[in-house]
Amino acid sequence: MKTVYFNHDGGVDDLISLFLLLQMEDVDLIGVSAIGADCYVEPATSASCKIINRFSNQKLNVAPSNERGKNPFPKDWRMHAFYVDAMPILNEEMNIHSTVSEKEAYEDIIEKLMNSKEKVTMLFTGPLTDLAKSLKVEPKIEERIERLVWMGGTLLDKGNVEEPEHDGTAEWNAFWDPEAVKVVFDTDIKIDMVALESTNQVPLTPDVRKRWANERNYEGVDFLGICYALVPPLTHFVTNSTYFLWDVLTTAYVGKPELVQKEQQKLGVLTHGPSQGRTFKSEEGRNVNIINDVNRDAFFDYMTELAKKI
Ligand code: AGV
Ligand code: CA
Repeated sequence: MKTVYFNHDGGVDDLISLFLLLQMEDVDLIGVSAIGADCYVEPATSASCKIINRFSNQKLNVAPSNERGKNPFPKDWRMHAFYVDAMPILNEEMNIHSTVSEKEAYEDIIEKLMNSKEKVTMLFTGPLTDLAKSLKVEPKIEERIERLVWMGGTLLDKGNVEEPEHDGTAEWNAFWDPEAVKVVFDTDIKIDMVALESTNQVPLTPDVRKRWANERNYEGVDFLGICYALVPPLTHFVTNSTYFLWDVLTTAYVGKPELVQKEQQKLGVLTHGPSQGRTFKSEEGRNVNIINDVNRDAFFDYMTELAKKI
């Protein structure tokens, strides 16, 4: 059994990650919080509560973050959380056992970590801002963390940021708050970084959609298909809006580590200038496990099987 805390930023793949995490039998999910990075925080928190109420029996209040990053996400992407929150499947009459927490995300992280008997795997599928804030407020949490599993960063020359005044070498979660990455890199926490090297191998393609369409008699698979109908697939070539299963791969790795390959490297992060958010190899850097390869078919099978449990 793995004890897991989940902090996300309300994108389509963040919310699907929450849904799938709730179906994993060997995961004990002890906390959920949401940050308004690639989303607006209210619909992200609200949709998270609804997913927990709809797809699990667990009482798990969701803590919203008040933190703000340095480089905002495009508004079009941030709107997705509103669309998921409005879906009929999440708005039927249902038994409400989980609601919005009174605590802010960083307070919830500190409380859950300090009260956990087991060391906790911290799953982050957005920027590291709330983790950095928690570590500053209560440094003792560091020794309660088993490891951090983070969707973010890349060593590729081409990241996925296409913004004025940036050279395109960073990944978005690192770019939104580069200082937070630096704060976390400066600790001794073990880090598994699910980098663009591996997530680039799992684009949302029309054949994946077709598969979910054909199995939509399963309520959970229908939910996947409807959520992913909000975002464009990869048909001919990759564009700035092409959707990958970034966070879902990261979450699947927590449930089934053998889906991926990794290599250890010493890394640093740039916090200023046109490459800010870039993670790079450096002799003075800290050790990070970089998840750089994935068994694509086994990954899609695993996530679809989890969705069928509903
Ligand atoms: O950089 C990937 C991160 C993931 O955590 N997010 C989306 C995932 O939730 C930012 C992002 C990059 N490209 C995007 C993103 C796109 N085309 N649409 C929405 N979000
Ligand atoms: Ca995300």
